[in-house]
Amino acid sequence: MKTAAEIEAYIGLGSNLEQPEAQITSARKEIAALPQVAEGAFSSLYRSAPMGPQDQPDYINAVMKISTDLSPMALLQALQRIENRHGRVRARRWGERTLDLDILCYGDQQIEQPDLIIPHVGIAERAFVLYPLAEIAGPDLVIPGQGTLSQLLTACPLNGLSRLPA
Ligand code: ROI
Repeated sequence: MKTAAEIEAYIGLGSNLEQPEAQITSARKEIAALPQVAEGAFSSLYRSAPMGPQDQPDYINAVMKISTDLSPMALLQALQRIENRHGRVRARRWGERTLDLDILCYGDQQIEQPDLIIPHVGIAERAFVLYPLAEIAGPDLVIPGQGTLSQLLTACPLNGLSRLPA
């Protein structure tokens, strides 16, 4: 049963190492199992060319909608624990990773703290975020401070993004 305090949030998932599809699928289950988190929707899986150094494998990306009464910081910490359990190591900037979990949106809030910026930085330029997000949120979702998803999609080419068959 939902409480009035619950916020709808969107999480971006990405992986390009160690069986990316399995990384994303198990991360989904771990997020859904977090206390004070309920899954609302999950996009298709998408394959995307790397943004950043090109000498790394393609990524698998997806977006998950949750409702939660965790604070943004508590949610971030819970997601970081999941990343760490998946053996996440940061070798180089914008390099390959076993699992990346980003809070894309948290209700209609705009947050700018040293270690947490919401909406996620670069969301408007990232086809691998915008298209899966549109699949589950619809084109009218407002990205706080940036406009509707349909406006952002118009300015963001697919960049080789492809939806994997279910
Ligand atoms: N590129 C793609 N295609 N997908 C990602 O999830 C992704 N994540 C990142 C960087 C390294 C910026 N590039 C990415 O963090």
